[in-house]
Amino acid sequence: MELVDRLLKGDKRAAARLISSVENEDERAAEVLRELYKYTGNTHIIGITGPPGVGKSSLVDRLTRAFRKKGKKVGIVAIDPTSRFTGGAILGDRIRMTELATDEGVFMRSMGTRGHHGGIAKATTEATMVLDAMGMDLVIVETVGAGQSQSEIWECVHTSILVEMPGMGDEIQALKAGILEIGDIFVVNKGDLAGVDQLVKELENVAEYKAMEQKWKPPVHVTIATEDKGTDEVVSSIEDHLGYLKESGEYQKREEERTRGEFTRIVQALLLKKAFAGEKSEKFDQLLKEIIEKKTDPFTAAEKLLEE
Ligand SMILES: Nc1nc2c(ncn2[C@@H]2O[C@H](COP(=O)(O)OP(=O)(O)OP(=O)(O)O)[C@@H](O)[C@H]2O)c(=O)[nH]1
Ligand SMILES: [Mg+2]
Repeated sequence: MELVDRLLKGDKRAAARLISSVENEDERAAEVLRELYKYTGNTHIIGITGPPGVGKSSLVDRLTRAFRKKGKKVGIVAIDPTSRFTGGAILGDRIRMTELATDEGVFMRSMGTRGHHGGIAKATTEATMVLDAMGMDLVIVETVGAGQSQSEIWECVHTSILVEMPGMGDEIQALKAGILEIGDIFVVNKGDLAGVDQLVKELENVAEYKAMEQKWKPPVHVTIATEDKGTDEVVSSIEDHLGYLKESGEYQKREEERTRGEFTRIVQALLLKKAFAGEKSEKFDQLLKEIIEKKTDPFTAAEKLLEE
């Protein structure tokens, strides 16, 4: 397949086209992904999350430049990257405006959160596969939010980075409840603002707590993304974490988890698609009517829909 050949050579336009077909759930996309799968598994997948406006995109931009200096190729997937509330710039715009746009070793893609059978995690997984197959050494996935709602995303990455900023008050309380299981690296960005020490202390407590359950103790870094301060320390921790994963055997375990998640999501999406395909969609409507009229219940109806 011509598109596949081009992609395997690292052609960014082929990658863009492929990810679009993935997003549109184009038949051809599935076919291409089948072809590509055997070329995946060589990339270090990094997730970056945190509340709106903390500086995730600014940090991704800095990290990307730092990795480029080391000769690494970087793919970026930004999910729902703008917040109407923070006025955070679209990562794509930021990158388009810089020399990274014409850099053959950088590929950036934004993805919406809606309209995917099987959810954003499935679309992310598939976009990551494309970037992996095209030869990116690292893929960075940016998502908004911290906590359990995003936990699906955590199954998709090897290294997760939680970004916070000082002066968020109650935020840290809400955070503690949700993030204990995520975050291999903690970053306090906007280190130029007041309240850094307090937040660092809180996160170090969380890190201590996590270190009781696992061998990896999440480092806590302070950065000022707008001034490129602290970037190299974060880069070092990312590399250290990959080293830790590989030495401890944790890498293999995460790969298995990732693959399990991947497979599960693909099965779910396929079932969903089948549930709505062709005459099923009529049957769906008919069953829906019966449920509304209390002639049947949704549990029985769901089984009926998926029979045969
Ligand atoms: N003072 C200060 N401002 C920063 C720093 N890093 C980023 N900003 C600013 O914070 C705002 C939001 O930055 P983004 O990088 O877009 O933040 P984000 O977390 O990606 O935002 P969303 O994707 O909308 O959630 C921008 O105006 C940045 O210039 C920093 O270290 N210090
Ligand atoms: Mg952003």
